[in-house]
Amino acid sequence: MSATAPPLSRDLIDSLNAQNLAALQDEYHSLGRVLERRGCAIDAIKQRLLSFSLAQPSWGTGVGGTRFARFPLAGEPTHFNEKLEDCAVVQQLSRITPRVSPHFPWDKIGDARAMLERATSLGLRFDAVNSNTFQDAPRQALSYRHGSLAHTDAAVRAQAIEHNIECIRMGEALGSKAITVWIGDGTNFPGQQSLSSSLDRYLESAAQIYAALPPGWSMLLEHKLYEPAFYSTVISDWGSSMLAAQQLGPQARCLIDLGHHAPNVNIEQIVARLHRFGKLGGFHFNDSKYGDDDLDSGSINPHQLFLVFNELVEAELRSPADFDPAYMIDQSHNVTDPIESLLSSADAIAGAYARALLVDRAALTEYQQGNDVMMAFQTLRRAYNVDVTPIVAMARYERGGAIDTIAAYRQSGWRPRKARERRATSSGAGIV
Ligand code: LRH
Ligand code: MN
Repeated sequence: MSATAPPLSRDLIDSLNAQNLAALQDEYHSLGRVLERRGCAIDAIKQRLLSFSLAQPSWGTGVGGTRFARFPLAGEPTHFNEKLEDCAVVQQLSRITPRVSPHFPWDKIGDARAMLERATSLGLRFDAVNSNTFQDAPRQALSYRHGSLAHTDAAVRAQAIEHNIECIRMGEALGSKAITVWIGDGTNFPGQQSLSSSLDRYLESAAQIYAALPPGWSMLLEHKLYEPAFYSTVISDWGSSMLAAQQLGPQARCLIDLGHHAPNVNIEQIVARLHRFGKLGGFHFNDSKYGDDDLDSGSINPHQLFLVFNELVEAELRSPADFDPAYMIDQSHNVTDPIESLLSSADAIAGAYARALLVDRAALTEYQQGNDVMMAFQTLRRAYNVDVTPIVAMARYERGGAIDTIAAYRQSGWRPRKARERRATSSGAGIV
C-alpha cells in the first residue's frame, strides 16, 4: 500500500502542539482530578474517543449556497480530487474524520480505482455514497420535475432506480458499504398526487434498489419533513422511513438528518425508537434554527446534540451487538471556510459524545426508577456542564492531530495557497 502523503507539514503541527502541550496536560490532569472525585476515569473517556470517527460530506468542502445566492471562496475545491485534498487537511488536523461520503453525480470520479488510490494516499476511506434524483443532471433523458422513485411515469422511476444502482456499483469500486437514498419527491398542492399511491410507487422502486445491494451493504433511507416540496413529502418522517425499511428488509435502515424535522421535535427520542426496532442506520449531523439550515453541528443547539449522544450511549449499552450507526456530517458552509467549519463541527460532535459518556448511568437509572425527577435531570445536566475540551484535544493530540485545529489550519496558509493554485469557481445560487 502506497505511503500516505498528508497535505500539511508535520513540523508545523508539531511546533504548534509544542507550544500548547503543557497547558493541555495541565487542563487534562486537573479535569482528571475533578472526574476522579466523581468516580470517573478520564483516560477511559479518552480511550472511547480514540475509536470514535465521522465521515465528511464531499459536498461540504465547497462553499454552499441558498436559493438566493452562493458566494464563492477563493481556493475552494473545483473537483473531486481537490475535495479529497481538503478532506485530508481536516483529517490530518482532527484525526476523527477519516472517511468521505461522496455524492453522485456531483463527484465525478472517473476511474474509481485511481480515486481509491488517491484517497488512500491521503489517509482517507469512503463511507456511504449518496444518490441524487432531486436534480436533473446534464444530458439526462427524463426530468425529475415531478419526482423520481415515486414518479407517476414508470420510465422516470426506472431512470432513478438505474442511477441508484450505478451509485452502488461506484461505491463498491470505492470500498463503500452503504448507499444513502434521500428523495425530494412530494407535492406543493393538496390533490397534486395521491399520498398513498406515491408511497406505493416509492416502495416498489426502493425494492428494486434493495435487490441490487451487495451482501453486507446497507441502504440508508433519509426522511425529511419538507423542501423541496412544501405541501407533502413521500418519506417525510421517521415513521414512514422505518415502515419502509421494515418492508424492504434487514439491509434497509433509517438515517436521521438532524435538520429534517419540524421545529422542537424530540429527535433524541427518534434515536431511541429507531434503535429499539433495529432500524437505526446513521446520522447526518448539522444544526438548525428554523428549517433544514445545514448549519455547523452544535452551533445552535449543542444541548440537543448532547441528548442525541446520550441516547446513543444508552442504545449501545442496551444492545451493543447490533449498534453500528454511520456517523456522517451533512452541512452547507455558506459564510465560513468549509475546512474551519468541518474542524469546528467534528470537535463539537466529539465533545457531545464525551459529555454523554460522563453521564453516571447507574445513578440515573436509580433516580429514574425512584421517580426522583430533579436528581435524574441533574445527573444529565452534571455531565453536560463538564468542559470536555481537554479530553477531546488530548485524544486528538495522541492520534497525531493538532491541539488547536483552527490555529494550525490558519498557520498552514492552506487556503491562500489553494487560491493561487485553483481556478476560481462561479457564483450563482443553489446548494453547491
Ligand atoms: C437533503 C440532504 C441529503 C443530501 C443533501 C445534500 O436535504 O440532507 O442528505 O443528499 O442534503
Ligand atoms: Mn442529509
